Amino acid sequence: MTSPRSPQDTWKQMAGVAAANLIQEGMVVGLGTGSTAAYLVQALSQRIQQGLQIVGAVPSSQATYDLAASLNIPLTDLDIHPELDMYIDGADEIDPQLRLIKGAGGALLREKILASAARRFVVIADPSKKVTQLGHRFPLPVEIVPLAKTPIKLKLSKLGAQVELRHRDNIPFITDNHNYIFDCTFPQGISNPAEVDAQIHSIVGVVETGLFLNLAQQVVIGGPEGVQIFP
Ligand code: ABF
Repeated sequence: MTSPRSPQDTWKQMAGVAAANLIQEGMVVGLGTGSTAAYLVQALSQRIQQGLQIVGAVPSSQATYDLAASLNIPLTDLDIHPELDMYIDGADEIDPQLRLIKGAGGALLREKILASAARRFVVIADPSKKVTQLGHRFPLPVEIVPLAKTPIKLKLSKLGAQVELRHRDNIPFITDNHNYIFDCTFPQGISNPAEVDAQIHSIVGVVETGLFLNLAQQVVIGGPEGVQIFP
């Protein structure tokens, strides 16, 4: 397993390992994306090497597919297994009601599809991801159809967001689904996530938002005091 390089990495790894230990024999599991989820994938691979037999894992991104395949984790998909026993993934922000902002890694659409297909969605994180209100630390990612970017940007601005088209290497970032991402900063934070989510979803051409509401059931936080699991 890769050695963690900072306390934060250590805490992410602790959360990933603890969540991998929640996976039981015969499960179909969804695997998230990002640095915390990468520790989960590594820990799951170790458990499989030690004899754990899962039915299969569904990755939430090409990056996670590549990592899981390289570690000999048996892979499957939602056509074969439309229901997952468990989905485990990181987050950018987690509020006290287990509402999340996700999508800094760019995989929010597939992540939300897997989270909604799972009987249990477990979030893994280090303590820096806990917030009292969503939207103060991370902008809200919104995945959109590229040809509609200008009218969508206008409508998002009218909702009070400062809207930035995500770039990588000076060109627009393209998701695994061939879409763009707008990173939307709400200067006052997001006090009513359900309302904001509904308003953004009503814009034609919006594919999905990074607000994960009523999806997470459990949070596993690795930190200086060890691993804490809520609830
Ligand atoms: C994915 O990776 C995302 O939805 C979230 O944006 C990000 C978290 O990354 P990390 O675990 O690297 O902090 O889970």
